[in-house]
Amino acid sequence: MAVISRGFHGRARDKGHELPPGQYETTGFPVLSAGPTPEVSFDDWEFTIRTETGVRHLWNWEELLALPSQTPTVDLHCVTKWSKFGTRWQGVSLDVLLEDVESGAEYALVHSYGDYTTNIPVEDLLDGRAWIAYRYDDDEIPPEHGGPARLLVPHLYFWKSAKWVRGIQLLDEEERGFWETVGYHDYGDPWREQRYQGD
Ligand SMILES: Nc1nc2c(c(=O)[nH]1)N[C@H]1C(S)=C(S)[C@@H](COP(=O)(O)O)O[C@H]1N2
Ligand SMILES: [Mo]
Repeated sequence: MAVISRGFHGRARDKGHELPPGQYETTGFPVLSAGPTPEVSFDDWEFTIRTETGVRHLWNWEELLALPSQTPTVDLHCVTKWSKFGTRWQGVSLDVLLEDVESGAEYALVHSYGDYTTNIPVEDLLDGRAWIAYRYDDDEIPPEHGGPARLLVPHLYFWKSAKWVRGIQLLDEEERGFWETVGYHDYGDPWREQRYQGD
């Protein structure tokens, strides 16, 4: 692995980090959870993709870790206006998980352990833009940040990156998730500042 030179100005900063409109940068890692952190052991952990026709594809922890993984470094943008640059994760691309799933569905509803849900168009899960992440900063993902595994879909506001992810339901019609039901935007593009319904 290459040694990263930090220069004279503190932490390494890649070129090209940009703040979407209305955001500020934080160097901390705030925890935002709508409820308590669910306890999910690696032994009990399962991830399911259920198609619009009811076919279920299931992976346990061992099977997830056996799949080819990637190590994306990405910027995060929370709708409460903090952005965090250059976060390092390891996870399995949704391209890999959806590869053998026969589906023509356009919509996905992501489900978490606990009761959280969020809706995302299927195409936004593809083309190297979304991962089931299981490591953060060369370590297990801390439970409060979504471990054992969380969805990582950094091109949308961070509420779409469901912590403690348990499954993805593929749907012909869009169904709104937890925050979308109470007024947050169905799509949530930080660059177009799509915070609330109607933005
Ligand atoms: N299951 C679940 N996933 C979730 C949330 C949640 O409350 N429950 N909060 C969302 C919101 S609003 C944000 S900003 C990020 C926060 O992730 P963090 O706590 O790791 O910073 O997780 C998202 N995923
Ligand atoms: Mo958020």
